[in-house]
This record gives sequence, C-alpha cells and structure tokens, in this order.
Amino acid sequence: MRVSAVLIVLAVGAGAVFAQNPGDQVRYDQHKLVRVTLPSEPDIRAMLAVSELHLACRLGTGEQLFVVPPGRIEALNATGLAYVVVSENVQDLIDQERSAIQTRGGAWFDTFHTRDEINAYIDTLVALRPDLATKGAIGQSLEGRDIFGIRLTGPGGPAGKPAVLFNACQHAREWASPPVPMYIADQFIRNYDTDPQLASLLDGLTLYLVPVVNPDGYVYTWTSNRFWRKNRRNNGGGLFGVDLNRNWAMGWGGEGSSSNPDSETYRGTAAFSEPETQALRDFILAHPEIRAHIDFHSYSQLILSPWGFSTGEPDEPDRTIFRQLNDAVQAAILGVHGEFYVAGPAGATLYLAAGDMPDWTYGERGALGWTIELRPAGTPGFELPPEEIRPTVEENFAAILVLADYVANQVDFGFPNGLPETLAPGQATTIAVDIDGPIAAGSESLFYRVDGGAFVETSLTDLGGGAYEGMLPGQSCLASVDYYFQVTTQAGADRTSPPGAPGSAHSAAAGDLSDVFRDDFEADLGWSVQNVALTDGAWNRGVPAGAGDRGDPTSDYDGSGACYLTDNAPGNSDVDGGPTRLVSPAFDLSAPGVYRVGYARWFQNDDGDEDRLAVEISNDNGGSWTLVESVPGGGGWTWTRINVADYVAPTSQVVVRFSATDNPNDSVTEAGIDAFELTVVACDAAPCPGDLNGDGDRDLADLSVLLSNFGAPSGASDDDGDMDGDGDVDLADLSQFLALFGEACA
Ligand code: 0X9
Ligand code: ZN
Repeated sequence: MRVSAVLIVLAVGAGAVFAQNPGDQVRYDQHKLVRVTLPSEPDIRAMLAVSELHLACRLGTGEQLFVVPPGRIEALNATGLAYVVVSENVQDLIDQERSAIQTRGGAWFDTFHTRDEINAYIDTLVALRPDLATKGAIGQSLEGRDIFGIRLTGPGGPAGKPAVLFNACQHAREWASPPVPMYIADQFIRNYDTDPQLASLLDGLTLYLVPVVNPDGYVYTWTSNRFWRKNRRNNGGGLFGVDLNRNWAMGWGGEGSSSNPDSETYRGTAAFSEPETQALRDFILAHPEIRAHIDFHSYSQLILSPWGFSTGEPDEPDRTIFRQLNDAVQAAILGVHGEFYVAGPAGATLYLAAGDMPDWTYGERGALGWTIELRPAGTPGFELPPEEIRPTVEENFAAILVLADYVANQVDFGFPNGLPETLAPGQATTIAVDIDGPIAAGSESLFYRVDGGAFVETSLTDLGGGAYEGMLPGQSCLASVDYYFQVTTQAGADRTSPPGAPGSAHSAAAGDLSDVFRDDFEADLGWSVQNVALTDGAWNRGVPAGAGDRGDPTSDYDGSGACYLTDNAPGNSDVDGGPTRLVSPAFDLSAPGVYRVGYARWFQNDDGDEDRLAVEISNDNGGSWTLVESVPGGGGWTWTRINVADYVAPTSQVVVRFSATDNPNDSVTEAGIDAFELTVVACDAAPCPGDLNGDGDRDLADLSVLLSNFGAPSGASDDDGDMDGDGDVDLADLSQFLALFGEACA
C-alpha cells in the first residue's frame, strides 16, 4: 500500500507564528485546525498557498491536517477544496492538552511529561533494579543537554550478548514517542521477577533505550512552540533547526530532504553535522552487538522498513526477513488493542526521505532497522489524547517483543562450500553447514523433496564447533530437489535457511549443468522489440544513460556495461502507453533436461500497483503465453531464476518476453533487463555403476578406489565407491561392487 503519492517538502517560513528565537512564545490564537481533502498534486500547491503549517512531515494527496491562520479561511474557501474544521482555535487545543497534563493525576503513562520528569523517572526505574538497569548519557545536544539512555540486561546469556536499540523523539513535537522506550524500561524492570518470558529475553539480550534523542527540540516544544520538529541549530538569517532524521549518512542529500535551512526537512550542511545524530551514531558504532532497532515517531500508525531513500527493498535474504518481521510486528500490535498499522518499506509505503536513521543502521551497520509511526492514524495529529498514551505504549511493547525475540533467537547459517545446484545422479551429496546461534541440540535438520513431492526430514551430523554436515541422497538423473535447513532455538522458535522455508527453498537438479544461452547484452544475440499502443519509451540496448533521476538504473546489473532498458535517455524519458515487449529468440529445449531461465530485472513505477513489468514464457513460439511474474514498481536490480517446466512444458520453440507498460500513461515507469541465462541440467549416457575410474569396465583398479575410500563418508564426487548413495563407503557398497565385478559397461 502506498500512503501518499507525492511528497512536497514543507517549508515552514515567515510569519509571527513561526518566531524561532529561544524563549519566544509561539501562540496559535484563532488559528483553525482543518482536515482538508487534497485530491491531486495541484491541490497540494493551492493549499500551501493558504497555509504552510501542515501537521505532519509528509504532504501528499488525500486527507491532510493544516493549521490555518486567522484571515486565511476565505482563501481556503476560494480554493474550493473540501475541508472539515477540526478545531476553531488551535491555541485552545494546546492549552487543553497542557491542562489535561497538569490535572490528570495517576500513573506515569497516563499523561505527557517534560524532559525533567522523564529523566526523574529514569532515575526512579534504575533505582528499583540497579542490578538490571543503568542510566547513562550517550552524548550532549547542541545546547549542551545530556541525551540520556538506559541500558537493561539480566545476568548470564551468551558471550557478546546481542543487543537491540529503541529510541524516540528525533522529532521534537512527536510527544507520543518518548513514552515508548520509557514503557519498555518500566515493564522489564517491574516484571522481570514475575514474567519468565521477559526474564529470559533480558538474560539473553541487552536493551538500549534512548527516549529523547532531540532534547533541545523537546524542551522547546514545551516552552515555546508546540509544533517544533527539528533540533535547535541556528542556521543564520533567523532560521533554526536541522531535521535530525535527514542528517544520517545513508543517501544523505537525496530526495525527500531539503537544502533549505527554512524547511522542516532541512538536512543540515553535511551528514552527521548535528551533535545529536553524531552521538547516536557513535553509540551504535561502539556497540556492534546491536542487531536491530526501532526509531519511534508519530503519527500515522506505520511500520516502515528500509529502504527510505529509495523505493526499493533490501536484497535477499534480508528482504524476506524484513517482510516477515513487518508482518509479525503488525500482527503483534493488532493483537493488543485491535489497532492496524500499515507495514512496508519506507520509501515505497510512505515517501522517500534520504538520510533517515534506519537506512543508516541497516545500510552501514547491517542492523535491522525500522521507523514506527505511532498513534493516531490521522486527526488530531501530534496531540495524541493523553488517555491514548497507555494503549499506544502497550501495543508497541508487543512490537518490540517481536524484535527482541527475533534477535535473541537469531540463527546464522553459513555454507563454506556453497550450496549445490546440481547433483551427481545416483550419488549422495554432502553439504557443509555452519550454524551460529542459540539452537537446541539435536534440532538441526535438512529437509528435502524430490520433484515437488512432500518434504522429508533428515538430521544434520554435528561435527562440533558449530560445523554440521547434511546429506542429500542420490537421485535419478534429472530429478529436481528442493531443500532447506531448519533448527529450533532454545526458546522453541524455528529458524530456516532460506528464511522463507518451506515456502521458498534452495534447489538443485541431478545431472550436469551447462548453458543453453547466455546474454550480457553486450552484443545483439537475436532479441526483438515489439510495441503495442506505445507512444514513447521502447526497449533499447545500451549502457544506462540516465542519472537514476527518474527511477532508472545508473548502471547495469552484471557489470558488463550494457543491458536492455526502456527509453535509455537521461531526463524526461520513460514508458508512455504500451506495452513495449522485449522478446527472446526461440530456444530448442526438446532434449531431456531440467531447464532454468535466470534474469536480472529492474522495474520502477511511482503509481503504486497499477503498472507492472510482466515476464512471460511461451512454448509455441509466441502463440500463447504463460505469466511467470508480474513485478510491481520498487526499483533496484533483482535476480530471479525459474524452472521452465513449472510454467510450460519445454519444447523446441520456447520464447521469453518482458513487457513494460504505463497504460493509461499517468506515471513514471522505467524497466531494465540484464544477465539473461538459460541453463540445462542434463545427463550423459547412463552411468556405469562400479566403473569408478571411468575406463569402461569394473576391474581391480576400481576395487582399489573403493577400498581406499572404505569406511569414510562419501564426498560429493560420483566415483568414490558409495554405490548405494547412503553417504558412506561400507560393506554394503563392497558387496554391490563385487556382484558387478568383471563386467564390462554396456
Ligand atoms: O519524515 C520522517 O522523518 C518520518 N515521518 S515524521 O512524520 N515522523 O516526520 C518518517 C521517516 C520514514 N522514512 C522514510 N519515509 N524514508
Ligand atoms: Zn518524526
């Protein structure tokens, strides 16, 4: 789901209301809070001419909250835009919020708190359990305030315990966010002794919590301007503030950030120009054990994974991990109070914002990073009613438990000799696996299935020190085998390689692998382009000419230089109408074999799910087509490989085509194809069992090969004497061999 199609960077500028000197009291008397419906991009501009105070960073089409100054309501009426007045007087809202805070007694999580109160509560919590909790400053803000953090961990756990980081309030006015890390500390500290789940998590993990990353801005929202977002950097010229969530180095300076010091998304003069982001960066760099984090913001109820600076997603296997965790976090939140948070990659789901925190923690450090936008979903925006603080922190406590649990149970699979894609027919294949993580002894398994049948479980052999060996039994020639590895953690969670198993699995076929066709698109190997109702943007072959400015690739996939691209020209060029079709030559796949087609594809489309890149395959030279995949926009090169027989029966006339469309022509659509390959796994003449040296008969020389391997586990080679393919060379193999001894091969 794409929440907003268009981002217009908000430039909050002049006007009495925006006085920005420390100590100035910014009031909103007689300002109206309106919810305006903006059907299209020109409407956004029309609305900005009425008021620039938009209550959110993102400004797209749809319903949006604006503060309209006195005297501007006529201008709003003149636009003809539909709107609802949510409040006649924004200052009343602010005053009511303040008096609700002052009069509402009771528990800590039933009201908002000043920075001093937050710090005092950190002290209270730490004093309750000094054995579990420590308070520290990760650094100082521009104005010299400490940026306080809490470290929580229980006794024991593995050496170099993994850690998670939960921080909030990079954006000053997002008052819903500091209570979340505070509640996390509160719950672990108060319930450690009575809740075994929390105790075991805290023993196995370290939690770092930073409730107020931007203390200067936060204090300023209490003393001067409730809607202040940035830090309090004096940019000169009477302009203040850097958007800390545009100041991180990953993609710094790109789309969705502003070079204008007046802007709400001003990125600063350089990446990490601000002491607040420097402090958090240095803290993260000093703690390489941090494996995951959430940066809490408000509002909109969103769970946003990388990337934020582009509309793409991380490469596999992390893409699957992020998708699974997005879903799991969403379900956990929903399960507490029934609130739905939209989940997805940040750039594609919300808007591009170069220089945000999770892109850096993931891109630079490999830690899994998220932005969570808290309640409300919309109105009243940053001023969450205090009675909603508690349900907000409760549902987000469930969210962080999902991540903490994932990290505490994280298992890494390594394959020192790689993963086999072809198997020697009739021979067992041994796969070396390194497994690192808190796994339950004896749970290590290899699952495999043959020709799409049911998965069969086999145990891995434990070689000690985290090294294991799995064995795929010998298969007849051309059998196709799917397989995956699975362990159970000590806490009872299953972990697999690949992460999406059994829905996705590693795959191999029995036989010898060879190329049918391979094309890096450096030369013309017989592709044709067929256009249907296309006005512009046909496929052409060449070195990418665009600057990536329109969502097109800046380079090819395989590094050879050229690839196929739609309308390969810089600037204003993309697919209009269509489809434009890139059609392969016809391939003769009539000989027995397992045929696979692989390709790298790029598809960028800023129209949500409307336009697709279609990949199709035909086995009658284009007479009829079967869909292989329908790719939504997202950009980024993605490598894909499919088994031809899963779509069409291989014949002498197999053709593949790639069709890119922008029809109706209403969006930016860019596609690319590179590194096309068509491979076959096939078998030579029937093997001669027992002819271990391949000389055409079964004689003493073969016997001596078998005896030299006798008693040893079978290797990957097909000629070591493991006649029955059970993974070792033993008496059963010797007796099979002797039965054939002396016979010439047929
Ligand atoms: O714009 C932001 O920094 C966040 N939204 S907020 O309204 N709290 O300011 C969202 C950042 C998510 N990242 C991307 N969309 N790239
Ligand atoms: Zn924010």
